[in-house]
Amino acid sequence: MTRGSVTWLPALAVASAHAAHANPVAPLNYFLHAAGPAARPTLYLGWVFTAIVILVTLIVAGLLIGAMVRKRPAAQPDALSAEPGGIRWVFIGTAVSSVVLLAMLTYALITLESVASPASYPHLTITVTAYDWWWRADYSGDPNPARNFTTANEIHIPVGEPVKIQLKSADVVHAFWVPQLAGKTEAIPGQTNEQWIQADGPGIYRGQCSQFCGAQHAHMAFEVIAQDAAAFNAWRDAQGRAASVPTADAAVSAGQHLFEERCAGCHTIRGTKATGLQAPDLTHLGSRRMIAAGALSNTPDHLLDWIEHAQRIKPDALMPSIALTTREAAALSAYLATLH
Ligand code: HEC
Ligand SMILES: [Cu+2]
Repeated sequence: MTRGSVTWLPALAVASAHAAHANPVAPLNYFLHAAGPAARPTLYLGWVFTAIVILVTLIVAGLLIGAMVRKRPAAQPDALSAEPGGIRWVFIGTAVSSVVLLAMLTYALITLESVASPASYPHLTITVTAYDWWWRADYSGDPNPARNFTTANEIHIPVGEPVKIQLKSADVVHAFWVPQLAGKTEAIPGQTNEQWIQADGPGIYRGQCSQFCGAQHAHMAFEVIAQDAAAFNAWRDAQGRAASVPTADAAVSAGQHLFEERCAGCHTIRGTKATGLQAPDLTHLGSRRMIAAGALSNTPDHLLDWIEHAQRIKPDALMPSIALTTREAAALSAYLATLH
């Protein structure tokens, strides 16, 4: 059994090396794969600690079973007298544990130091603000103001370079965690925490709030999409533009009107009268893969379902379910479909 747990480690390493583009939501994926230099050292740390923990469990279980099956001499079954020599094992056990624990502590500290800061200074900083129960992402720092903007729940980064994440919270304590790209960092109200992420290759890396923050904590996911430089720049240019709404279309205009009446108090659509600041920016809603912080994939049906039944899909979410007539729903759908 002990042999099995030793061969297990290299087997994991091989599995991870061969699955660079594994399904991002496969169970325990985060335990098997790292996709960047901020995550890899802690992944290995996790493997080594898990192996040690399993080994210790097996040894302790073995000793316990051994003690239970070992029989006293039949002559005096109730004897209470001490068996000489046993104390040696206490010393040996304490010494071995201390050495192993000290080695683990040293390894953990070295690992933390190695992921504390990236090899080169990050050119891109994204400010991520956690809200009950979604994520706002602010791109800033570009000399061209059109490339600085706010979006939500989907963070794009260029591959192969470190990206600084400035973490804030708008309400309670949350934690930002993209397991394949870096360890967890708390998002604390009134404080700005920092971490960095980096992706070796293009891909979609799922992130999740990992600090219990209320009813919809489990539905507070996001995605980090790593792209090559050209694709990332094209995305950034597109996201910076205001919404361009075809005003000639009657259904679209009716939808926009409805949106400004019922939704604009919370949501922003840049270039329109909707300037609400307490909910996701919807200027380029159509460009996102998921809606409601990973709760649903972004399809026209899911959008309507979300708008009419937000409270059923995410009970207690800070968006009300909004009743719409068939005509209103069609108009709103037509309008939202122009936000790409
Ligand atoms: C009281 C404020 C409020 C109003 C009014 C409101 N919303 Fe929302 N909306 C929110 C919040 C908060 C979220 C994020 C909820 C979450 O994911 O937990 C949200 C999320 C969304 C999303 C998902 C965005 C994403 O990227 O995940 C869409 C789409 C949306 N709302 C559309 C609408 C439309 C259309 C209306 C009007 C018919 C509307 N909302 C009215 C607060 C509001
Ligand atoms: Cu949270």
